[in-house]
Amino acid sequence: MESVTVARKQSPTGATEAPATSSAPTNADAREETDGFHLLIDALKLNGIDTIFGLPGIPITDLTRKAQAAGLRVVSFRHEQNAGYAASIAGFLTQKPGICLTVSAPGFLNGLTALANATTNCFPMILISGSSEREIVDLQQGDYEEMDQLAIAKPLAKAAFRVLHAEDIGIGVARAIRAAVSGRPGGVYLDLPAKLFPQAMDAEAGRQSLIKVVDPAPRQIPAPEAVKRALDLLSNAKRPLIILGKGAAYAQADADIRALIEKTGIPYLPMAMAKGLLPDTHEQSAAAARSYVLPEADVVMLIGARLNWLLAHGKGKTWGGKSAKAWGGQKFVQVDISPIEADSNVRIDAPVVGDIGSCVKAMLDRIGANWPKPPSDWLSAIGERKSRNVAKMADTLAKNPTPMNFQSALNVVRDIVKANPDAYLVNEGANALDFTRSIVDMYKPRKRLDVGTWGVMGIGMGFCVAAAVVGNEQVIAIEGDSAFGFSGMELETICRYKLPVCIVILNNNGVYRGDETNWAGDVDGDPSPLVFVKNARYEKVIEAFGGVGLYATTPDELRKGMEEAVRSRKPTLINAVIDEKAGTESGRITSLNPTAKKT
Ligand code: FYN
Ligand code: ADP
Repeated sequence: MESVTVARKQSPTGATEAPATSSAPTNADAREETDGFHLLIDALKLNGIDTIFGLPGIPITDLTRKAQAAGLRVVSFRHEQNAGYAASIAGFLTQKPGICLTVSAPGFLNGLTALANATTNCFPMILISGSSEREIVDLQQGDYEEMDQLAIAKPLAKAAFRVLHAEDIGIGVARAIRAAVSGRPGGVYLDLPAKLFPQAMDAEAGRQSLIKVVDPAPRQIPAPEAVKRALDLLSNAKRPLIILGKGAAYAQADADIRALIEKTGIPYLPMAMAKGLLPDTHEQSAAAARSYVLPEADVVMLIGARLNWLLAHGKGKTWGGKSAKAWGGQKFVQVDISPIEADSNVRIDAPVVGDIGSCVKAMLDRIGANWPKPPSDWLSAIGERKSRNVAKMADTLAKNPTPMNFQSALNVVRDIVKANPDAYLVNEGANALDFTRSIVDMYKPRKRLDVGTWGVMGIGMGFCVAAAVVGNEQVIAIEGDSAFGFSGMELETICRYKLPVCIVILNNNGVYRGDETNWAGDVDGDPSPLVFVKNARYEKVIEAFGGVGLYATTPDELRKGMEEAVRSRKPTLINAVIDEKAGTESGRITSLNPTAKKT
């Protein structure tokens, strides 16, 4: 452990004086001391945390400086929400908790959206916020940025802790790490009052107080009878299906998951962030036959995917049910680390509780050469449906309309991603999200990073920064023009850190589309709430920070721009102008949007 220490002289009364800045005692009667700043940094480093995403200010300004001086990478953002999203996706990519550091009350609240999103998505993250004086906050005496942050964070976090004494920092950090990554991962809040940072203590006692967490995410081995029950169900299925979710991607059990799919021969459907876990071009992928396989399957094994709204709650017409909430008749196997996930929406006939790596391995161990491959009529029916959809897609992509539309622009992105399979693809928007998900194939695990369980807008630039920083690869972001607006100011961050990020804005002048008028019929009045400034020149914004801004109105221009961005690795924003009439309300989830009559 590298311990950064400060020297403090003891006064005759025994009280300590202000810390000197050297790392060694300055004279004979000085003893080696450390303080809250250094203990926190040491505790993080001791646990292999090498990056902090955050935004400096009272009371954590010096913490950011000292962390950087101590060798941590400190990535400083323009808004805490984006730093929080960056931390959360860094957690997803690395299985280590992503750290977001903020100031008190408003900064904390800005980070809280990302913390709640991390908890919802099962991403491991720790939001560390400075806070005001407990004595004043609890008596509501009006402190600077007064807020009972711990109480506010609790319902939105998997766990929340406050540390009041320097000697407890090691425990606070250890508890936060364990809570974030063990079991079902999630967001953890760590509250550090301003007074904690300069608190001094003996350096050796400080060193002793730190904890290197042993086995932070212990394996959870499934019960053999649960594995047997699941395989019995699956092997007797006539029309089996496997659904891979982002929990499967998170687990980093890529080779075994692929082996399970290939050994069983069962068709699989990747959820959005599980795309690329096996290459989307894999012959067993049923992605292009989604609306066929869900209602037709008789046994479905979910691996790291919840039966939430994204899977129509496992029932209703999507699943062949006779009415909106009727069960479709499927039997379900659910592989999940959470013992309480099963039966959340429909009956789970064979829950397999454990970590995905261990569960998949246990299944593989029992699958021998005599495993019955799925009936060929099931596979050929899927194959036919797939070929039809793929041919339909190929026809659409071959068109070259003027102006560009989502498909002709994304045809270019599809080629660029194919040529650069290691690149991360960040994706948000409504139509920009939905079209990209089905058009752009992914080839490697954990490369597609998107709006996740909440369908949240605003993850874009934060995810780009994190993917470039912790993934150390080219990042391509496909952004709706509305979605981009939520985090656009982080272009400055991307340029400041010279990150290899190429942002493509599919610009149709508005939310969903850009041709709406004011429903009051007032042509001189305010624009519709759904439209933006027409022909906005988003590419000029990145130029203000020294990045490359490009304007593309044709697929050729877009292709040249993206190729150059990937070649140069320079921060680049391409304003890809598409037809303002392109796009439907809420993309493919129109049904979730209650509508009103226009008059
Ligand atoms: C998919 N498809 C393909 C391919 N991949 N066709 C050809 N080739 C390929 N490679 C087909 C697939 O079979 C579907 O057609 C269709 O494309 C769409 O596939 P997708 O995207 O997988 O399926 P769908 O129905 O959109 O999935 C439902 C969903 C999804 C809820 C999981 O819409 C989703 O993840 N939505 C997130 C929305 C969101 O969060 N929005 C942000 C807020 S927007 P058919 O089989 O013919 O149906 C606020 O307004
Ligand atoms: P998707 O949106 O892709 O369907 P979800 O976020 O709904 O995925 O589901 C992810 C699931 O994966 C959660 O239920 C979570 O408990 C589970 N999970 C996350 N990590 C692991 C792991 N290492 N082992 C087992 N299950 C996991």
